[in-house]
Amino acid sequence: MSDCIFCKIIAGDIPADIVYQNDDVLAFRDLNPQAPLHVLVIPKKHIATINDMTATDAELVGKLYLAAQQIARQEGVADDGYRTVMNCNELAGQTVFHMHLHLLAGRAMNWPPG
Ligand code: DGP
Repeated sequence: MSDCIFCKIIAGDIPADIVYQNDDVLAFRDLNPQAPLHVLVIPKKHIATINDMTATDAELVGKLYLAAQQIARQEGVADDGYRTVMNCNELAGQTVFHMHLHLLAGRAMNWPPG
C-alpha cells in the first residue's frame, strides 16, 4: 500500500531499526517505546487490522508470534517475560493500519492494561 508507513519501512523507503526479518515477517524497534524493549512485529503482506484477516492469513499470524518468541530470546527477555499486544481499530488505540504485534519487555507490566 503506497500510503502505509509500515509498507514504506518494508520497502526500505523509511529507515527503521530492524531487529529481525524473514520472508514473511519484519520486526523493528518502536519509534515511541513504552518499555525498555518495544519491538513491532509485522507481516510483510499488508493487512490493515485483525478484522481484515482471512483464514489464509492464519499461518502468517502464527509466524508473527514465532518471530516474537525468537526476538525475545535474542534480546534476553524470554525467561523473565514479555507482553505481546495487537490493537484493533480506534477504541483499542490502533494508529497505524497495518497489522502489528507489539512486543514489550524489560519492566513489570500492569494488569489490566490501560
Ligand atoms: P498502534 O497504536 O498499535 O497502532 O501502534 C503503532 C506504533 O507504531 C506506535 O507505538 C508508534 C509506532 N510507529 C509509528 N510510526 C512509526 C515509524 O515510522 N517508525 C517506527 N519505528 N515506529 C512507528
